[in-house]
Amino acid sequence: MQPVVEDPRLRPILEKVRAGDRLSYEDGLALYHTPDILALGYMANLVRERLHGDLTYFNVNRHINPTDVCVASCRLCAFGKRVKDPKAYTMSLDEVWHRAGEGWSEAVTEFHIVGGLHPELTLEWYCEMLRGLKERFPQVHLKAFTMVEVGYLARRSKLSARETLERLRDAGMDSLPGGGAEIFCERVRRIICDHKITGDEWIDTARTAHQLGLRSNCTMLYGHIENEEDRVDHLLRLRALQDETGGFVTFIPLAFHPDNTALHHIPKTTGFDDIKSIAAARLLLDNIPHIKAYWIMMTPRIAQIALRFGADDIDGTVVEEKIYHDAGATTSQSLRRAELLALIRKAGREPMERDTLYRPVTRTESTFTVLV
Ligand code: V47
Repeated sequence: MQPVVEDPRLRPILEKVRAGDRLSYEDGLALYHTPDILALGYMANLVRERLHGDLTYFNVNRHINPTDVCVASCRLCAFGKRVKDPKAYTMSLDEVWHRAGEGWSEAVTEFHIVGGLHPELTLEWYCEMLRGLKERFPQVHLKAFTMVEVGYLARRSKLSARETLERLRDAGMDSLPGGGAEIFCERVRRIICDHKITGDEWIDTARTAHQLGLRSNCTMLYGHIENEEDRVDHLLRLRALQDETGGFVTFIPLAFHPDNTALHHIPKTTGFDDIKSIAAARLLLDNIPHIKAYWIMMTPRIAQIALRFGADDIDGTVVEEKIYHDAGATTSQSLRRAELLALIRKAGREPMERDTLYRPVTRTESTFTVLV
């Protein structure tokens, strides 16, 4: 099929995509600047189908946020609370283990565990939390702690990032989620998340995790004060690390939700921005296998369309979500497995339940099996 490419800047990019050639920084800028979303979608879909055909992945997961107490006070965030805030919460270990069991009826295969930077919870507390989860739910993959949490725990424990990661891994952490990357550019970071680790430190921590054999995801937060140059720079830094380690499994573009944050004056992203971010990521990140349309953040409606604009994954059942809902998300907190199947099928794609590392999961009425 000969696609209609209205924007002449995209024609040489189409040739590269067809040939499987790597796109440059300038190509990346053209992808973000073009209004020709159909040509962008055509190209991203070409790559998506080359890699995955019609397959669209999802998982049965549950988010757990042990605490929202956070010393970082990032302007981008509505979730983190100060220790003395009467609305702040911190679960006991028993509460974490109990909460994990809620929603168990759907045989969760992954716990996605992230939280605030709590000034008193120790590395040993988190290790015990992991050991307790493994003891109670031995089959469940523990995708836990952003690079930012690892950096903070390392600093507080006076250990290196490597030693901290080793201790968490030995206690049961199986992989790491992609959060906390935001935008690597320091000019932007100083404004949206000035107390977090730097972009370089995020990359270094991910490198160390990958060197230890741990896989991780990666993200980019867009739609705040960053510009197109910052976005392309961010994606190319992820691509460079992936060339080095091969440790990233999935990239998730995250749209900024401004409600209840210090940046509430910033307008919300549009569906156009969200779809473009998926397509640009698929085209630039030629070495990261999966691009996720996170339905909690995009809404199930836009996530479904994203499955034809470069995304091959729609995330999971989630069950309980706080970070986006504190920042004004109007999506539901969870989708049932059957709803995810229907969303994917109605986009003309073939659903495949996966575990965190994309191994197929098959189910009988009462058990699930991960095919290794
Ligand atoms: O690290 C925080 C972002 C991230 C806001 O790895 C905000 O599979 C928008 O990383 N508006 C957490 N975004 C979510 C995350 C994630 C989600 C789904 C799957 C995976 C995965 C990872 O959300 C944070 C930060 O980058 N965030 N506040 C906000 N107001």
